[in-house]
Amino acid sequence: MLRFSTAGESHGEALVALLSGLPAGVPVDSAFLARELWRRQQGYGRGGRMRIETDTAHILSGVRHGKTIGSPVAMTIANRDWKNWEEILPVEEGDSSKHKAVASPRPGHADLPGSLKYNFKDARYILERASARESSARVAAGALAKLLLRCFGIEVLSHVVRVGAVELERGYQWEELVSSTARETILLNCIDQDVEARMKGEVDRALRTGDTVGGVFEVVAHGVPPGFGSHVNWDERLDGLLAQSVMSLQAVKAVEIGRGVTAAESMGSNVHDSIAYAGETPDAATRFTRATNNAGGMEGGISNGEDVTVRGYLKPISTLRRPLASVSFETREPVKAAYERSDVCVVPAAGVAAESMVALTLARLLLEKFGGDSVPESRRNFDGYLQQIRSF
Ligand code: EPS
Repeated sequence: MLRFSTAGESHGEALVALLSGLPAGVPVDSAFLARELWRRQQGYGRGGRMRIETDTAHILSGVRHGKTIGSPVAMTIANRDWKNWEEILPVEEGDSSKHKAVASPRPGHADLPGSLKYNFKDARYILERASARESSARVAAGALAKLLLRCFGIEVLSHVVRVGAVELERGYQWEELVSSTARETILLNCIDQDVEARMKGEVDRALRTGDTVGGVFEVVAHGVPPGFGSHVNWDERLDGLLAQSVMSLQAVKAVEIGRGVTAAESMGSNVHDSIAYAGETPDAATRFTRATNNAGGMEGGISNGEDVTVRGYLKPISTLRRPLASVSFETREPVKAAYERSDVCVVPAAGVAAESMVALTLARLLLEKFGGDSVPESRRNFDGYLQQIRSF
């Protein structure tokens, strides 16, 4: 069983990712891990913290001679900023006069409900863990899940389809997503550079006014065969599992599978993806084809062989340079919400983190369906199943 968890706080010594259940024999490409972590740090509108950090996964266990060995993989990502916080947030008792309390909670952040729940008159300990910095550890684990999926011809990528009021309105092919993701400079990770320039205008507007801006990313998993997830139980449905995994990311407030949002306002004849038969095509995972993919690659909670598409709707970051109204924990008087520093837009970065969540979910389902303690064993089971599907 694939299990994954993270530990670590934004200004602590390091983030930690623990992934267990990977079969032996997954090639671990450290350049790929570095690129994935780098991608999460990019994007127009990121804050000062990204100039301090160069996220690098340090693998402690589970990988030897460049391949997984079946034992749990533990990784750390050092926080370079720790040296500036060591005395402010020590593990030991330390000097309390150095502490930087956050006593005016930010609307939209975990500050107020977290402080009430954990009984702190200071949101510091809450925001340290609630911060999206944690998503760096998810990306490290997700990179390993992606490397496993690659052994089965499955790839997961993302792009940005909306920033503020600017939306990508045209369709695209998988190949266009592959080439735009390979760019050496990531602005807003939109496949269309004209639309991207207009998206940049939205970020500039937020920058000028001390505000923040949200948007929508789309994750696409390509090469997923029919049969991941199941209709038989509520907690086995692929759509439900993906929604939970993407919704669990910081600042995501809604998740859409395929064109689920517009489907709700359309007639059935305009929504459902009509079925055709392609005949003898030995390369395809299934000979049943679709003219459209409004269902986002799944029906009845089961993948149908089309690209799996999941969108995440991101609220604007809740730390504003022009802070909103709040209340002091100490005096109960009205004050402005706390501000240290912040990103203005994180939609591309959230998309990369969501790729990881989708990859981890698909990797888990793949291993549940095909089993195997080594990649060749899993691959034999997978190939036998593909054979069955092709000769259906
Ligand atoms: C983040 C690091 C954080 C923020 C951001 C995400 O760095 P710092 O808090 O030191 O400025 O840039 O955190 C949030 C979005 C948040 O809500 O806390 C990162 O590595 O992605």
